[in-house]
Amino acid sequence: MKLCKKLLAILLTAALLLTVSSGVLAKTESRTPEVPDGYDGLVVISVEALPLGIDYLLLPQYVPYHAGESVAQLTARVLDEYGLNYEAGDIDSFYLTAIEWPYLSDVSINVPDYLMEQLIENYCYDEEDGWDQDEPVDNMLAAGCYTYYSGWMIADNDVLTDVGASEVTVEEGHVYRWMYSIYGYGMDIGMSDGWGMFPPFENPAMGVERSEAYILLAEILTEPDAMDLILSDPDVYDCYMAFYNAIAYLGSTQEEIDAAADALLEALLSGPEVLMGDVDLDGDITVTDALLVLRAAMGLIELEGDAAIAADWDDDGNTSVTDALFILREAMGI
Ligand SMILES: [Ca+2]
Ligand SMILES: [Ca+2]
Repeated sequence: MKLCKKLLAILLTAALLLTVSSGVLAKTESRTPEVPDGYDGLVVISVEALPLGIDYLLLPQYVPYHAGESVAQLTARVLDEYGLNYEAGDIDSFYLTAIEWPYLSDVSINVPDYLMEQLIENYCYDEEDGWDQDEPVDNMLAAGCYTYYSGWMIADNDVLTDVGASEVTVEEGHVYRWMYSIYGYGMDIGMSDGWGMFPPFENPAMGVERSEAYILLAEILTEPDAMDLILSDPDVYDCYMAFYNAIAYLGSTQEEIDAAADALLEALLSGPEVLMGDVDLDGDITVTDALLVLRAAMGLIELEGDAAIAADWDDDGNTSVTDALFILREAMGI
């Protein structure tokens, strides 16, 4: 059930993507999508609440930017394009205090156990009375919700910016993450030591970087062929979900995230398995396939790609009459 909901969110985000797609992940070396007309480059942006266990409002995705644009301007534009309300003051002194998270009131909060222990020990959560502070109103995820310390923070390539978003100029290829922190001014998201104001604890999130994995996800989301492959091949789908769960879980280690990303990339690049003999790639081996091979062997047609692989039944590197005969016998069940 949970998987279905996640998949739906992924598909919705994919459908809403603003950037154009280009090429095929599996067939191109440079996988960065093209910059749409009127823009100067692409960056990756995400809006996330991993400490609450509710994953992403905006999945890591490519968005185009204008040269000289500030992260504040970029953020305002993207949130506007998605029709999401937010509170941040004016654009020149942009300080993001709240973002509308549709259906937030219907989603169950699921703080990782190790973090919840800290929240309880430090009076942010009480097992009987619940959260120390109010829960969001009207689905506005705002500073001061749940705990006294909560709020939105932004990281540029996995480092919290030390100035406001209006003072950070967008840079090509960077990954900008808007993250909702609920404890230790970014301690929970592994990007701060809590300014020495919070007791240290064993924190698996400390120092974990997600930017590379986010770029991979952003690339996949701009590739219809990659999404098709994920949805059509159970093995690739499993790799995709394992990868998604690794990046979405706050307590994942760097090794877990990297391994999941590598496995997914490998699954995507190896593509679907070719069914030997199925030259027209319709999933069955029939007389039609054998005839195609015969015609190719006679030089009447040329087979390419998966069709050429499927045609070479005896795996000798050539498409021959022998292959056609083997495939014909297979098709006829003899
Ligand atoms: Ca066939
Ligand atoms: Ca052959």
